Amino acid sequence: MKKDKLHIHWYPGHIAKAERQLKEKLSLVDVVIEVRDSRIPLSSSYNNIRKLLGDKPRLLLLNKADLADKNELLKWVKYLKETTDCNVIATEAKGNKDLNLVVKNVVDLAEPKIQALMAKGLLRRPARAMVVGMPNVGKSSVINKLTQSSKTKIGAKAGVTRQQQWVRINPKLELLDTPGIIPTRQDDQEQAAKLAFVSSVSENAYSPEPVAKFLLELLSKSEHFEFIKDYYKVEDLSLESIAIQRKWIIKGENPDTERTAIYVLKDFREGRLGKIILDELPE
Ligand SMILES: Nc1nc2c(ncn2[C@@H]2O[C@H](COP(=O)(O)OP(=O)(O)O)[C@@H](O)[C@H]2O)c(=O)[nH]1
Ligand SMILES: [Mg+2]
Repeated sequence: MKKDKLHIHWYPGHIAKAERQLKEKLSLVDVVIEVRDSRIPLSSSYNNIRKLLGDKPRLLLLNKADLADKNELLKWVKYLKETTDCNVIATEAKGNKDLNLVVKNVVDLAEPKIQALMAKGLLRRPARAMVVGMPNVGKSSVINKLTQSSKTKIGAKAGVTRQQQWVRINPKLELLDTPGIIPTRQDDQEQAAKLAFVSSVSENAYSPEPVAKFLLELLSKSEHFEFIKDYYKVEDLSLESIAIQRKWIIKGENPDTERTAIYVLKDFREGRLGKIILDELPE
């Protein structure tokens, strides 16, 4: 793998399989809860997500809100409400303050479908929902949060190829207990790199140096520049400067940029560089 260039691999075989499994689950639900990472509200989804998910009503959760700048995130919520056909809620895995709002939104989104079934003479049934999203955005955390209030496993309903497990959240809502994974297929290398920043891409798929270098480039152009320069005690945000500052030197006098890259990515992921949103809000 080239060390100097961004090059993030994706695997068409895995993608086809993931999309097939996703579609199978989608056929079972009335509503989709799409989870994204608040630090990359656009890059943690597809452009044509509508095509992948079909025309099901969809609630968008910008999760890991605790890792993103609050005011900036409010602007993103507004923007996504205006430019998609979805309601949008910023969520955090810790704490339950957004729980009732999420449940209410999902129930409301399903109501037209339930009404339509009743108009055909069927009895009212609970809405069925599932959580979808790219790897590591917090799908399992969202499911746990929704199901912890009510652990009633209501057992299996037949899926196409295997049994699916449902949990009753309340009398009006049932949730599929495993998420649908949106594969991180990315033809766009910059988007793939952003997904790597938030650990949505497997570490086997890239080498850390070019990815961390790109992160530092983005941070250098951001309002967080001064804070991060101070944090690393450097004059410019480059792997070399940070390595030299830390005295991470190898083979005589070369800055250990690989070790530095791994640390910079870790610092970003763990929020030490600040609450940062890396996508640019369209005008
Ligand atoms: N800071 C923060 N971490 C979160 C949040 N939600 C999930 N995580 C963490 O992100 C990682 C991935 O979460 P998980 O629910 O397994 O994601 P999944 O791969 O989409 O199912 C875990 O380490 C979680 O603890 C959140 O709202 N805030
Ligand atoms: Mg999971």
